[in-house]
Amino acid sequence: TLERPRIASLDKALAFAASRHQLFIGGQWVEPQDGRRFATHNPATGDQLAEVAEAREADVDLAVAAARRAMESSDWAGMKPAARARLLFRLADALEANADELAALETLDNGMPLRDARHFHLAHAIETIRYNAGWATKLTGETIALSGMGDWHAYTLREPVGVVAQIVPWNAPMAMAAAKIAPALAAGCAVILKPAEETPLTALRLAHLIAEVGFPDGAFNLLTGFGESAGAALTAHPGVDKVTFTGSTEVGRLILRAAAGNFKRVTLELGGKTPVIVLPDADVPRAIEGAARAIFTNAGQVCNAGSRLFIHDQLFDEVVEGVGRIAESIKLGSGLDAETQMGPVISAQQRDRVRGYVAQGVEAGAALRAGGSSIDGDGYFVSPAVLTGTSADMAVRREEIFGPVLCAMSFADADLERIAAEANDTAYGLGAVLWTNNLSAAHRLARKLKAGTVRVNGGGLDPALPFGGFKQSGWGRENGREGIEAYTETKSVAIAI
Ligand code: TXE
Repeated sequence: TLERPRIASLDKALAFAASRHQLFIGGQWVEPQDGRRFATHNPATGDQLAEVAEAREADVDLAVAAARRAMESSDWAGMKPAARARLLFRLADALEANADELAALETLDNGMPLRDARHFHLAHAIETIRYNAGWATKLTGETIALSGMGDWHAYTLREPVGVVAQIVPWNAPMAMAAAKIAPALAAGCAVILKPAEETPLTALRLAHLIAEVGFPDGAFNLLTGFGESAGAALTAHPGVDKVTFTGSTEVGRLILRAAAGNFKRVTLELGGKTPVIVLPDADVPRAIEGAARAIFTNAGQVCNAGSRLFIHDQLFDEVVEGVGRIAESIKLGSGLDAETQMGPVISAQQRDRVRGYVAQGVEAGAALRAGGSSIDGDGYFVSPAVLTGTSADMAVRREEIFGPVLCAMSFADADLERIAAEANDTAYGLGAVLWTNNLSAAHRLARKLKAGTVRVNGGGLDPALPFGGFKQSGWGRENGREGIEAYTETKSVAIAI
C-alpha cells in the first residue's frame, strides 16, 4: 500500500541495509580490528535486516585517537564558527534531500510508522541541526565587572569541551542522534557516536552524509557495537572529555561510575513515568485524544510517554472510555503499511517485558479496560493497554515500561497540592502534562510538578526548548542555549591593567 515515490526510497533503504557496513573513524570507513560483525532485525517481521561491524575496545581507542587529533588540528579546532555553521546547514540540506530514504531506514530498523519517521523524526532531526547551526556563531563569553581590589579587565571564553562520546538508544535513533551531534559539532567538539545495537542504520547513513558534506577528518566518528563493550569502553576512556547518553536509568548509573575516572562531563537523559492530569474544566475530547497520543505514540517507547493518567472523578468514566476506545481502534501493523497507526515494539524481549507488566498488574488486582495482548505472527506486536484499579505500589504504576501501557487513576477534588503530590510520587521527573482551562490551576501546578517539561493542553518537543529531567530522569538539559552550552567549558581570563 505504499505510494510510488515511497517505493523508490524503500528500495534504496533496503539496498543500503544490505550493503557492507564498516566503522567510520578519522574520516575513513574501516573494518573493526578483530573483524567481528553482528546482525540486526526488522521488528515488524523478526527477519534479519542488516549485518554491521562490531566495534570493541581497540576500535574505541582508534576512534578516540582520531577525535583527539581533530581537536588539535587546524582543520577542525581552527575552523571558524561560521564555517562550522555552514557545514551543519549543508548536513541538514543533505538529510532533507535524503529524508524519504532515511525515514524508510528508520521504519525498517525501529518499526515505527513511516509517516511518523518522515514527518516527525526526520523533520525534527533536520530542524535540530539547523537550530544548532545557528548557535555556532552565537556562543560568546561575557565581560565581567569585578568586585575585588584589583584593576583588571576580565572576561570569559566559551571553549569546546573536547572529545565527546554520544550514546543513543533505539526508540528515536535519528532524532536522538541529531540532538546529540548537532550542538556538539556546532560548539566545535569532536564526536564519537554509538547508536543502539538494535538500530544502527540511520546513524550509518548519517555518517555517509557527514563525509559527503565535508566535515574534517575525525570531527565525527561512528562506532556501531554493543553497550557492554563499545559503550562501556567509551565511557571509561581517559581520552574522552564528555559523555552524553540517552537510555535506561540503570545504564545511566553505570556511565556515571565509569565517567568518574577522569571526571568526564556527563549529560544524561534517562527514563520517565510522566503524569497526565485532567482537571474538571478540561476540554474533554482534546484531553482524551491527547492522553491517548501521549502514551501510544511510538508504541509507548518514548522517555516522556504519559504512562500515568490522573483524571478528576466526574470525568473519569468518560475519559477512560474514550482512551480505551482509541486504544482498541489503533491499527497495528508494519510501519511500511500506510494504514498502520502503531508499529511493533523493538524486540521479542521488549514485547514479553511489556506484557509481563500488564499481567503482573492484573494479577495484583488491576482491571484491564483494553488491549495488552501480543498479536500472533512474526513481528513483535503488543496491543495498546489501559488499566484501572492499580495501586501506587504496583510495578506497572512505578516502573518505566516503555510500551503502550496506560494506568488511569481518579482523584476526588481539585486540591492541587494533593494532585501534585500524587503526580510527583515517582523516582522520575522528566515530564508532566496538564489538561485544563483554568489559568491559575495550570500555573500553580506547573510550579509544583517536579518535572523538566510541563505541557499544558498539548505542545511538544522543540530544539529551542530545554529538555531533560528532574530526579532520576537525568542530569543536565539538551536543546536550547543550555543544550549547546553543555558542550563548552567556561574559561575566565583576568588581565591586570
Ligand atoms: O536500554 P540501554 P535498553 C529504558 C526503557 C527500556 C529499557 C531497556 O525502559 O525498556 O531502558 O532498554 C548503550 N555503557 N530506555 O536495554 O541498555 C546501548 O548500547 C555504555 C529508556 O535498550 O540503556 C544503547 O546504545 N553504554 C530510554 C544505549 O546504551 C551502554 C531509551 C541505550 O540502551 C551500556 C532506551 C554501558 N554499560 C531505553 N549498556 C529513554 N529514556 O529514552 C548499554 N549501553
